[in-house]
Amino acid sequence: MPRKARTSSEFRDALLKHLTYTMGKDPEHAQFFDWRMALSHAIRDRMVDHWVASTRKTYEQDGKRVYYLSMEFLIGRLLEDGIFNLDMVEEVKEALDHFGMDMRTILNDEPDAALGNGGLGRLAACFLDSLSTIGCPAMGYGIRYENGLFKQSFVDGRQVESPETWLQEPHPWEFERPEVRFTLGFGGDVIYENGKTLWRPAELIQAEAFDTPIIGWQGKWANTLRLWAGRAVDPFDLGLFNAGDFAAAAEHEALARTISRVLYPEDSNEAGKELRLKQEFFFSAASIRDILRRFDSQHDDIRMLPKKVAIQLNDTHPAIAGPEMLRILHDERGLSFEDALEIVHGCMNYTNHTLLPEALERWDERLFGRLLPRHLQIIDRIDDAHYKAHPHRTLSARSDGQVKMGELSFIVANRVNGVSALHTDLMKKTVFRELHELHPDRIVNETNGVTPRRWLHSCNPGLSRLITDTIGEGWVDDLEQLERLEPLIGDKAWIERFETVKSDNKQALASYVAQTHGVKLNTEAMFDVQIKRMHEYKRQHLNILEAIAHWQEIKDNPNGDWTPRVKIFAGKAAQGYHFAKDIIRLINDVAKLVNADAATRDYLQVIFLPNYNVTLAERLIPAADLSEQISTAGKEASGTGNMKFALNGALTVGTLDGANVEIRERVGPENFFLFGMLADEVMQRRMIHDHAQQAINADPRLARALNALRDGTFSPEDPGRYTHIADNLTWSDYFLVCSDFSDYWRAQREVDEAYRNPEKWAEMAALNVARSGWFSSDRTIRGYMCDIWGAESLLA
Ligand code: F58
Repeated sequence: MPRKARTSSEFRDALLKHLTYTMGKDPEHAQFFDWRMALSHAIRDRMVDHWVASTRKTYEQDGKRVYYLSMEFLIGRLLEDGIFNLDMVEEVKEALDHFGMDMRTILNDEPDAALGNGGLGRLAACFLDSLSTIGCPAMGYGIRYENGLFKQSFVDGRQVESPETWLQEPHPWEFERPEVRFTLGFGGDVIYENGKTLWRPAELIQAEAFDTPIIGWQGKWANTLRLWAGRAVDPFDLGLFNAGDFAAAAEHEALARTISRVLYPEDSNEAGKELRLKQEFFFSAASIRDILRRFDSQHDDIRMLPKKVAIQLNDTHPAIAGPEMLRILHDERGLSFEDALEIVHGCMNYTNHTLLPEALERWDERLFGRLLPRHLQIIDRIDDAHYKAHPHRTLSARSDGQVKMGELSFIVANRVNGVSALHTDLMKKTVFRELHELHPDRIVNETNGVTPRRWLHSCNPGLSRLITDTIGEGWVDDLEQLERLEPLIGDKAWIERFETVKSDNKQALASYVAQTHGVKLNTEAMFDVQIKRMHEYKRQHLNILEAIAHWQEIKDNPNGDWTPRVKIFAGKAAQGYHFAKDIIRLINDVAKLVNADAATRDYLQVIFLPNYNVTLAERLIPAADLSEQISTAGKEASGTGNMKFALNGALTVGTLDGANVEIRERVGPENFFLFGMLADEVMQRRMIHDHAQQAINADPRLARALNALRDGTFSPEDPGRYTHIADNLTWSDYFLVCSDFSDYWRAQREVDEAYRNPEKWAEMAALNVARSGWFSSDRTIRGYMCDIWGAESLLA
């Protein structure tokens, strides 16, 4: 019997077995949910063998382990990812066919695990995939949020948030580990006893581990994502219950659970802030204990820790891990403070993801001291030690009544990294200028990357097939092999196949949009896509202003020879970020008017798709012609969406910001539509007090578009609705939308021109694919392993 046929019947049996014995269902009556669960369990079984083998090998080899601490892991759906990584697509399809089930329908039944906000969380998920693919012994540590990032819907064009409930159904990928629990504390006092300083917390809570196997490409290696859930130490007060106070009896449990209830709760009030800090300590402290416990199980000499353990802090959210580890080593295990600090310093590294001052974490020292009194003292000692070594400076983690998590992380870390060349350079010159002068070797750059398994192979099967037919399958875990496509780009037949893939992807997106939103997109038009969190620095308002000006110009001359475009937006605004929410509403209002305009709708359509998440990104990116990466230069640390688009054959219109700089260098300036001021020009421009008015006076198109915001064109029922946006752009415009508008307009007309030559466009797009291999997160992880962690692959 041929091998495939045998395995396929084996798999069919496995599926049926899980449907029957795990789900307790007869195939006759099973729902999609039952089939999805049965399939997930059958796939998970295949992962577990690899997982156990990898764990065993990690213990045997006793090499250095990497621990990636992150408040967020935006992992999305796992079933399809697992099937692709195990190379089981055909087998699964056959088995499901046999039972009359459609694979796509089953895959679409899975909720999207949105345990993150945006780029930072998605980067962590890509890193997990690459760590496993490379075979680096590693573990991700985070929080098992019961409710991930909120669901977004629109009511009259306005964003409305509702809770995300991915855990309402059982999550088949995780293994609960009731035996792995740590008791952690908050508040209380610091006492001095027999020459020792000890923390006696007032409030106790338990962290319970849930493990998810993370399988690498072709199942050669699997690591673990360990997420912590909050549990009460004493879940149920029988005394209170017997006394009839049922609510109070269950209160402990409810309070303990809130800690892992929601991702990044609103922190505009004191209670929200406190919860966030508690979440940070909760998962950092549990992870540190787990790391030390594992180390202790194999070693006696704690001084060996930096040789065996590398800890990566994904931004400052887990920064408290440093002081907590110091507390354990010094207070509990009796090492001298200096020795303990040296050990901690040898293990910890910190990645910075933003230069925006408002995004740098700082805690009021009173709140901090109330929750973590001993850690505040330890931070003072870290500052003292740093001052002793560098007495001429006064830089400290605690100053001006605040605990500054960026400074703390920098001082404690062995290596500090930025996430693109430009960002790293700016870190050295701005936020960390003085600390960098003291520690000139500490900052390194590791430009972000994305996993080609999810962001090409599985989300774009058409392009994946074309590439594999052309150069073989090696590119999936060696993405720079895409270079080998370049010679084909002059080949007419190949380019036609490439064009067909894109147009099929656009059709697929259009049918999805038609089905789910009832809007019919013109698939002949250029698909121009901006998808990311809503933020002023990302300048979705620049994009929509240009669309308004473009619409006005088409209306002036409806018989002109216009290049048709569909402008697609998606992205969530933070619940309390009112300006960003107003931009969403504006885009929706513009869409309403423009899409209904018979004179222009053949040339311009606008749509804002609700509830942007990993799954929607997987649909949109393969279908994009144009990628909008238009942040104010110096503000976007790197971007990773920009890489996904280029890899899937979209051309970029963008500023010289973040990793756009490196994308442009690699794909070639002739295959990238550049516009806008450079980072240092941005700083200069801000010195001009009336920069926005000057720009408006010099560009009648911009003035007219802003007037349309003021005169109620897009909100006739409420004409003043967008005046404040126009006012903000005219009188303040911190992100320089007006100053970059004219050049953006120019670049967009170049884009129009280029799109009118489909063959040339396809060549440029294909060159973007062929030259994007460097943006694999495998390359990024190899960089961390070599420059930061000193870790090695355990794959032979
Ligand atoms: C992002 N940061 C950067 N932060 O903005 C982006 O340029 C970069 O590519 C990406 O990190 C990965 O390095 C980011 O996503 C957050 O989501 C914060 C999380 C904590 C709350 C505030 C937002």
